[in-house]
Amino acid sequence: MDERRWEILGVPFDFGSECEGTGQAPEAIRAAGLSRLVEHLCSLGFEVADRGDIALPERVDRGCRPQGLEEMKVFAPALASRLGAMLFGGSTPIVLGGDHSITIASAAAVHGNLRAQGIDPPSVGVLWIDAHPDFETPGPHGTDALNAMPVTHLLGGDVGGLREIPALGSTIDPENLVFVGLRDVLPEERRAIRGLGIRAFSATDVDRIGIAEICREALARVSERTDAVILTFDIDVLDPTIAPGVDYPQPGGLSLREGMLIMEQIHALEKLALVELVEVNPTKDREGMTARSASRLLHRLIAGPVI
Ligand SMILES: [Mn+2]
Repeated sequence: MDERRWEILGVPFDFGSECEGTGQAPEAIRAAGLSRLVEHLCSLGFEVADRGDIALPERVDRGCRPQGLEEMKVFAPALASRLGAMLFGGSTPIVLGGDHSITIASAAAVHGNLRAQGIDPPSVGVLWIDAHPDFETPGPHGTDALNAMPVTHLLGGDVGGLREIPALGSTIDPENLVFVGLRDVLPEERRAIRGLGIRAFSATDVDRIGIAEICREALARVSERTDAVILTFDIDVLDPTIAPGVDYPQPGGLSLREGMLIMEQIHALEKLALVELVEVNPTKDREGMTARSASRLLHRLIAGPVI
């Protein structure tokens, strides 16, 4: 797949998070090595271009709930259209978040592009690499921030009327979604995952089964019955010893090697349409470790296996 064309887009959107800081991630990840690695990859003949950051909407109201909803209503169609143009041009976007609510727009872009090619209804697979399933529902019981509920939206749930926006109406079939690395799951999220029969590999499963086997099974599942695949990688899936700069650090996470293995496997996936790397928070980082881990993962994604 070395003929693949990659386009990096910074998405400094952190309105969907309880904490500020992930908006600084695109810049921090570039400075931590991504820009240098991209330059190096280009010199080796890989096609990869950094398109800078997309402009953000105005902050509407800090008090709106779920937090980030009003901003996302404006921002998601704009981001989806920008990513849609990259997809339509034949590129594979690499989205540098930002908080995890931006997947709402990425998924809309991939659905829209398949429709533009006459595939209707489109079927999209999602590989969700995260310590958290982000499957909360609006209301005061959880965090009530949009970055805790993108999966609820993707699976057809109502998150503050987002679904009524025409560009955001598509859904993912639960059988085409796979979680990897879960280790902080609310009881109601667990019930919902089991109820829908969603394939979910916990961090413990990574120990028990091994990341290589999990990757094989997960990639088969998200690509078998689908037209395109999205990889969304929340950096908090990694252990806090190598990725401390996140809003909800959870001990017992994946190693950098395990993250790299996922990226090498994804590199070879023909149906891969779009990749996201989200939730790096430079304001909570230690000496740029998390941003560096992120840039190394993206390097492996683009470069593929070492040998
Ligand atoms: Mn997470």
